[in-house]
Amino acid sequence: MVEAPKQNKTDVTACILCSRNCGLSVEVKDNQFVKIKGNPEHPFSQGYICQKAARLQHYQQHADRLTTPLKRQPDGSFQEISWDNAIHEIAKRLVQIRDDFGGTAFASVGGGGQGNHLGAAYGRQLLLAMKSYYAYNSLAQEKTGDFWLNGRLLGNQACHTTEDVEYADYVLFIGTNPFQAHGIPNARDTLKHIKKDPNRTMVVFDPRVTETVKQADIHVQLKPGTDAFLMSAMIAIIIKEQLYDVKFIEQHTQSFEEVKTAFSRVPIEEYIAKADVPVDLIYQVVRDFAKAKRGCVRIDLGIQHTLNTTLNGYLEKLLYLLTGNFGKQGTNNLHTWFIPILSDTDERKSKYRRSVYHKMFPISGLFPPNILPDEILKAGEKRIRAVFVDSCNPLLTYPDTPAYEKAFKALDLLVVVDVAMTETARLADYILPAHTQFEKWEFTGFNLEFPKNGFHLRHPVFTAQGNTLPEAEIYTRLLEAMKVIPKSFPVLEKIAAVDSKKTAYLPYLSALGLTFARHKKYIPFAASILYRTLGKHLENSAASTAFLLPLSIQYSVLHTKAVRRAGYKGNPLTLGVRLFEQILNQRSGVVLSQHEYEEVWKLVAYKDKKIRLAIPEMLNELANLKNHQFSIEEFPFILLSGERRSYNANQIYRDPAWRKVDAEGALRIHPEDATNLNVAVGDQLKCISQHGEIQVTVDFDEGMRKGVVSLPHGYGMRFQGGEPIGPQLNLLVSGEHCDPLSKTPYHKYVPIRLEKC
Ligand SMILES: Nc1nc2c(c(=O)[nH]1)N[C@H]1C(S)=C(S)[C@@H](COP(=O)(O)OP(=O)(O)OC[C@H]3O[C@@H](n4cnc5c(=O)[nH]c(N)nc54)[C@H](O)[C@@H]3O)O[C@H]1N2
Ligand SMILES: Nc1nc2c(c(=O)[nH]1)N[C@H]1C(S)=C(S)[C@@H](COP(=O)(O)OP(=O)(O)OC[C@H]3O[C@@H](n4cnc5c(=O)[nH]c(N)nc54)[C@H](O)[C@@H]3O)O[C@H]1N2
Ligand code: SF4
Ligand SMILES: [Mo]
Repeated sequence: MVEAPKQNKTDVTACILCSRNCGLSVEVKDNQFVKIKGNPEHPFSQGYICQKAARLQHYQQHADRLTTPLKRQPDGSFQEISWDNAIHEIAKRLVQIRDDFGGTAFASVGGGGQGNHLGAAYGRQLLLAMKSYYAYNSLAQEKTGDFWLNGRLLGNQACHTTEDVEYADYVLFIGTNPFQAHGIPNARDTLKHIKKDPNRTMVVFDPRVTETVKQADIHVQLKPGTDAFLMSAMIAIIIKEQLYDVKFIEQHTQSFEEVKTAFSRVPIEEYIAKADVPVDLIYQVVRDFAKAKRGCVRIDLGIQHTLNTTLNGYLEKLLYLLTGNFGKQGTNNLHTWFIPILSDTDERKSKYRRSVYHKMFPISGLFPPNILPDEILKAGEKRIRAVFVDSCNPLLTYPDTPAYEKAFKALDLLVVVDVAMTETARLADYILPAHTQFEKWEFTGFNLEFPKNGFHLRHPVFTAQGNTLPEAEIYTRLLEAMKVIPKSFPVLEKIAAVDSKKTAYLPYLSALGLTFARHKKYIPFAASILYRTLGKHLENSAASTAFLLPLSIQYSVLHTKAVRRAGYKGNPLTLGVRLFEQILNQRSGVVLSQHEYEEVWKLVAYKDKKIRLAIPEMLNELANLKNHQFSIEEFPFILLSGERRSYNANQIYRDPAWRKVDAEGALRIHPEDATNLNVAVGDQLKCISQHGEIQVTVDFDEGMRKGVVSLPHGYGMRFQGGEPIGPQLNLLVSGEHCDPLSKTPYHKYVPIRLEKC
C-alpha cells in the first residue's frame, strides 16, 4: 500500500472513463486529486485528454462509496460483516449451489468496465471454479455481432479489427460520434487534422448534426435504423460500377462471386430512398471512398444498437474489404491482444453449450445480457440461481430494468463487487467493496492499436480507503475458501523467494510448469497461484500483476519480431521477461510491439490467410431486408436511447455534482416537433414506449432529424438512495427488442410517443 503524501505530489496514472484510457499526470494531496492533466510521456495519448478526466475526484470520493463488506438482513437492511465471515459464508453457499444444482446454476455478470481489467483475470477464475461458462458481459450488448462476423470472415472470433483513422485520406464514420465518445486515438485532435487538410475527407452517417458532423466535409443525415439499406445500396454501387479492388480480392479473399451475385439484386435507388438521403450524394461518396488511396471505416453504437445490427457489421466490413482498404496504413487493420479478452466460441462446434431457456450460444465466450432475466426466471430446474456482479450496474445499464429487478430478487444468491453503492448492489445478499482504480494496480485490456501496440500498467496513486480489498485478493480468498486451490504452495513460494530478476524467473517458471503438469486442475487458477507465490516477491506490492509474466512471455513468443522492433532484446523466453520488467517499471506505459502493415495477414486465423467474404446467414438477412416494416402508428417518434455527451460517462461517476451541464439529462428534440407538441425548453414530457414510461425534461436541438429524439446514457442513478436523477432509459425496452443473431439490444431504435405531463 502507498503512504498518503503529506504535501502535493505529482504522479502518473490513466483515465478510466472510456476505452482510450488516456495517460494522466496528476497532482495529489491528502489522498485526493488536486490537479489532473494529460501526460505527455504516455506513448499513445501523448498528453491528450478530454473534459471528463479533470473531474475524477468525483469517482475517487463521494457519498456512495463502499467502505466495508455488507450483508443483507432478513428485514432487508444491510449490516457490516467482516471479510472473513463474508468470504466464508459466500464460499459455502457457492459450493452448496454447485453441488446441488451443478455449476451452470451460476453466472458472472460484468467483470471490468472501461479501465479495470486486472480484477477480471481473478474474477474469471470463479466462473471456472464453479464449472460454469455463463459469462454475461456488457460487450455482449454491443460488440458480439461484430465478433461473430470476425469469426466467419477471418477464422477466429478474437480476430479484432481496428482503424487507422489518423492516417486515412477518406474516413467514413457510420453511427459514431468520436468527438464526444472518443474510441479513436486523441479523437478531437484527429478530427481537427482531417478537417484542416484539404486532401482528406470525412463523411459522417448520423441522424443528428453531432459535434463530429460539425468537423466533417459531408453529413449523410439518414433516418435512424436504415443503415442496412443504405450500406447495402453502397455495396451494390461498388459492384455495379466495378469499384472493387480486383487485385486485393483475388489475392486475399474467397467467395467474392457469391457476394457479387447477392448485391447485384439490391434495388439501389429504392434502398437509398428508405434512408431518405440524396441519391447523388451517396454515389459520390461511394466513388470517392473506393478511389481513395487510404480509405477507412469507423463505426460504433449508431449501427450496433439499431435494427439489423449484425448485418450492419457485415456491410460495414464489406465496404472496406471490397475496396481493398485493409492491411495498409490509413485503412482498417487487425491488432494483437496482450490481455486475451476474447475467445473463439464458434456456435457450429457443439462443445460450446447453449443457455437453457433461449438456447443462446456464447460469442467470443460471452453471453448477452438481454436473455439473463429469462434464464433466471423461466428456465425451470436448470435456471441460474446464483450471480456475481462485478464492475457493472445491470439495474440501470441492461435492457428491461423491471425484469432485471425481478430476476435478481428471485436468486438464491446475489453478490456485488463494486466501489460504490449501486442500484444493483441494493438488491444483493452480499456487497464486497473493492479498492478504487486509483488505489490498486490496474490496467486496461483495450489495447486495440496497430501497427504499434502498447500497454499501460497503472500503479496505485492513493492509500486505499476503508475496509476495502482489491479484486485479486477478494477472488483468491474465495477460491481458497472453496478449496479449489490450497492456501499455500510451499515449493513455489520457496523458489519465488530465492529467485529474482537475475535468474529471469526461470527456476520459478519451471517449478510452476511442473506444478501444472502434476495438477492440471490448478491451471485455470494460475493468476491466483502466481499472486500468492511469485507476487509476494515483486517490488512495490505489485503481487496482483504477477500473472503478466506468463502473458508477456506468451506475447513475445507469438510476436517475436514485432516485440524486438519495439526495442526489447533476448531469446523468446527472456524477451518476455524483459517485456514484463519494462511493464512493471515504466509508470507511463510501454510500447509492446511494432508490426509492419503486411504482417496483418499473420493475424488472420484461417490457415490460407484468405478472408471468407460470403457469410450465408448474412446474405440471407440481406435478401430478407426487403420485407422489413418500419412504422408503428401509435409511436410516432424514434428515440435514440443512450447518446454520449460531454458530461456522461457510463455509470462510473455517481455523484451528480460532477456534471457541469445537463444535470437532468434532457431529451433533445427538433424545435418544430416541440412546437407541435406545444412544449418549451425545460418543460416535462412523458416518454412512452410499448414497454414502459419515463418522465423527461425538454431541450431543443436544431440538429435532430424531425421525428427523432435523443436521451443520454449514464443517468438514472439514485445517489445516496434518493430519487433517480435523469432518465432511466432501460425501463423503456424489453429484452426481446434485439438483434436476432447476437441478441444485442436496439437501444438506438426505440419507438415512442411523447405526451405533455
Ligand atoms: N462522453 C462519453 N463517452 C463515452 C461513453 C460515455 O458514457 N460518455 N461511453 C463509452 C462507451 S461504453 C461506448 S460503447 C462508446 C459509444 O460511442 P458512440 O457509439 O460513438 O456514441 P453514441 O452517442 O452512443 O452513438 C453514436 C452516434 O450514433 C448515432 N445514431 C443513432 N442511431 C443511428 C442510426 O440508426 N444510424 C446511424 N448511422 N447513426 C445513428 C447517434 O446520433 C450518435 O451520434 O462511447 C464511449 N465513450
Ligand atoms: N439504454 C442504453 N443502455 C446502455 C447503453 C446505451 O447506450 N443505451 N450503453 C451500453 C454500453 S455500450 C455499456 S458499455 C454499458 C455500460 O454499463 P456497465 O457495464 O454497467 O458499466 P459501467 O457503467 O462502466 O459501470 C461500472 C461499474 O463499475 C464500478 N466500478 C468502478 N471502478 C471499479 C473497480 O475498480 N472495481 C469494481 N469492482 N467496480 C468498479 C462502478 O462503480 C460502476 O458501478 O451500458 C450499456 N447500457
Ligand atoms: S474520457 Fe476517454 S478520451 Fe476523455 S480523457 Fe478519459 S480516456 Fe481520454
Ligand atoms: Mo460500451
